[in-house]
Amino acid sequence: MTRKAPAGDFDDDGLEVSAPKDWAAGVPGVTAALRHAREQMGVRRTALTLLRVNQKQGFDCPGCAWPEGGHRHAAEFCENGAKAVAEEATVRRVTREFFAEHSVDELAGRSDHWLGQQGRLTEPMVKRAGSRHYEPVAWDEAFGLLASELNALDSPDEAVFYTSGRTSNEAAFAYQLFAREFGTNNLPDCSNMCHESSGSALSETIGIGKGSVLLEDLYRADLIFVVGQNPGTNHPRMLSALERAKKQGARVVAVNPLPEAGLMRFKNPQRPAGLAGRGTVLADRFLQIRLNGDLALFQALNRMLLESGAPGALDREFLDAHAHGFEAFREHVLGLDWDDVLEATGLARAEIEAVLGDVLGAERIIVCWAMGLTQHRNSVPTIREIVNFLLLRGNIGRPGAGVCPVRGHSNVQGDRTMGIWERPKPAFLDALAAEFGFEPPREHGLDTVEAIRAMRDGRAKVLLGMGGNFVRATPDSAVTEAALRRCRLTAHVSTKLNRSHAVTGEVALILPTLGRTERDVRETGPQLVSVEDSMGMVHASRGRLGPASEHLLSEVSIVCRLAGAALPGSGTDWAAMERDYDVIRDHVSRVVPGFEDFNARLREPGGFTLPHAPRDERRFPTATGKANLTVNELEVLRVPEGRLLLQTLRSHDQYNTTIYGLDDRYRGIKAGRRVVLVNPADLARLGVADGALVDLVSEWPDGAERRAPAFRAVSYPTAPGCAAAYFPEANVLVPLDSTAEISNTPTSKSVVIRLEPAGP
Ligand SMILES: Nc1nc2c(c(=O)[nH]1)N[C@H]1C(S)=C(S)[C@@H](COP(=O)(O)OP(=O)(O)OC[C@H]3O[C@@H](n4cnc5c(=O)[nH]c(N)nc54)[C@H](O)[C@@H]3O)O[C@H]1N2
Ligand SMILES: Nc1nc2c(c(=O)[nH]1)N[C@H]1C(S)=C(S)[C@@H](COP(=O)(O)OP(=O)(O)OC[C@H]3O[C@@H](n4cnc5c(=O)[nH]c(N)nc54)[C@H](O)[C@@H]3O)O[C@H]1N2
Ligand SMILES: [Mo]
Repeated sequence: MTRKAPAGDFDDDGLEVSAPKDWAAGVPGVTAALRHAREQMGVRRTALTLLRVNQKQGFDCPGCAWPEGGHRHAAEFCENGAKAVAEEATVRRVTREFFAEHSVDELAGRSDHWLGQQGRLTEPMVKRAGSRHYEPVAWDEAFGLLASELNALDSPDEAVFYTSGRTSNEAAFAYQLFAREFGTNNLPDCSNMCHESSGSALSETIGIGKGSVLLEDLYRADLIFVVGQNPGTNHPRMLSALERAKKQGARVVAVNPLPEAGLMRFKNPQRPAGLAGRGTVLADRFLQIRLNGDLALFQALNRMLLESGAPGALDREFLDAHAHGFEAFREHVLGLDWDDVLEATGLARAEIEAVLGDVLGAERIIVCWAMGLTQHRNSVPTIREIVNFLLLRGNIGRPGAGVCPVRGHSNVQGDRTMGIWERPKPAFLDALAAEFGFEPPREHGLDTVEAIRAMRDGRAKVLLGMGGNFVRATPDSAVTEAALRRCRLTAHVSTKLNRSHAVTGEVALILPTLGRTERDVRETGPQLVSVEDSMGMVHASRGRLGPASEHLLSEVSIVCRLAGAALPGSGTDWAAMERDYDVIRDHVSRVVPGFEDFNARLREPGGFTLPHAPRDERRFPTATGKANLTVNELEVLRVPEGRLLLQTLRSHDQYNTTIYGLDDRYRGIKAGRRVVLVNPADLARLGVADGALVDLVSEWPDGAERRAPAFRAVSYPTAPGCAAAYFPEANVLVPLDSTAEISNTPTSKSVVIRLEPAGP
């Protein structure tokens, strides 16, 4: 059986390829951002909006979860933050006439880029059973319809409540409360596909599934690893922080199969001096590792530390006082085979030994990472091994050192803190029960991959998405689309049109909502919401622009009104929460530890920092009561002859499934996204010419053939044996059952493929 790529995947016009860049940001970054913003918003609105990003009385940038820092530049925005804002603050509109003109089938034939370009959604729409068009529907009727479908299910567990990571803390808290009062823990989220592996590894080893460093720690570090991350595109403000860290003496080691421009050199667009000249060299050392080689790399470093004998190679005092499992760990790592390390990493032994020199010379070490580590089968063991590495030298729980998983969506960490999780802790449920006087379900719910299986098999029949683009962000596109089409009802709370509105259940709803940039005024006055950044800082966000349409409701309103319709017997005062978000925050302050006195502290300038036991007091709330050193088996991922290991990643012109444009400036790709980047030696070995049109075919033991047709092969300096193509066009290749151990995250960064000449 062949799993086909969705129609609508093809909108390339005139691909151009040039040499990749070796530096990021600077003038082209600013001009690109302003051009994009003006196209979407016009000149006046551009000026008004961009000045409000991440300012003290402004809104939180919807771009990424990187923290803001105490000192703000006059306009602290980055190119890609500006694009994210422009995408939301666009003056383009999707109206009822648009839906009368375009059937869902026609929309399903459009590209992600085209769909996103149509503008903001303006009123609630319904696609009724049997119809192929959306039509307008009043809010109350929409809630009534959703409520009656939910209440018609045989069990609450037949409903799935998905969340993407832009949802505010207030909306997220209300949403999980609604799902649990309704009777299910089916609360999958984008985190399941993102940093779940980090959360799993960190909870087990240090007792809290979040990073342990604050921004000021970066400025105090001696050595910073940036592993499996492309900050120049995905966290541009991190480059300013790295630049400052370097000025204060830090060395940076970048570990990546690709020589990403943002890792190499940085020109700070916020600083006049940054615009001219060569900029700052960021990575003092670049390890061009093979995909999936990181466990081997860090295990090798650990082995060398154990064997080193250099004074201070191990922090004995810390290990004795705070760590558990040293002997078993030591014994295991000393048995590491160097041949395996060299094969898995593709690095020379001397390169790894040189890093050991950096490590021994550094008192304070931070390791930062993102999707390059979390989306592999062995992601959890890899991250655990990094924790081992830091623990050996006492690099957790002291200034200038620690673990720094760099989160994606701007409030993905906060959503989890608010209880968006399919596997809630009993203590959280107990607090919820005490506060709201109901018995929450205790059985774990479905994560994203399990939810797709349940829809595929008819065990789940209603999907509600709080933001995001479920059908497009998930793996195995053909399987997932068929699963959604089997549903009785699919409904999405959204700002912009996307493919999840076009690939639907029998009945479908579009529930359009206010974005971060917009004023949210309720009976009690203008509301603010809160978010938590990647470093556990909570702060307020206030929209300033007029709403995109008078018919929009806030996410909080949508949840509260839906709850009112679907839970007639609820003892919760949903109307009070909708009227005044302070009421929600008062509930949160009694349910979630660290949020005591939430309303007052949120209104203090800059917000507040959540407690983090390992960072604050070197206390590790794990099962053993100590920081756990772990034993992680190294299995070298061997790709069969004639095959490549494919990673799926982001271009410079997209925000996940939202495609801003068809260029990937830093990588030298223009006007096209259907490209596969392959090392020149591999192209030669495989007999594929640079520029040839090929199909990507993924291989998986279920026997099904997953094919992404018609990609241009581009000769590119990636690590040998490794290839790269863009998400989400390549998602069709990621088998649903190919997931990480423990975290169940799809293995979007290791897919075995072969290249075939493209069919006719
Ligand atoms: N502009 C913009 N900003 C974004 C996003 C966006 O789409 N656009 N998305 C947001 C979200 S949700 C997230 S999660 C983050 C994602 O931020 P990133 O994780 O930076 O995003 P990816 O494009 O997936 O890049 C993965 C990087 O890891 C490298 N890599 C892949 N596999 C491996 C490996 O096995 N080992 C090592 N060492 N490196 C590897 C790749 O070459 C690439 O540089 O960005 C957030 N910010
Ligand atoms: N192959 C492959 N797949 C991946 C990844 C990968 O690297 N490779 N990365 C994974 C990762 S890290 C993530 S986080 C997921 C992302 O998965 P999602 O979060 O589900 O996807 P997004 O594309 O970020 O969602 C975009 C949509 O969110 C809606 N939206 C935007 N802002 C708001 C808002 O303020 N409120 C509401 N209600 N809606 C809003 C808009 O309608 C927009 O179309 O994808 C994952 N999928
Ligand atoms: Mo993400």
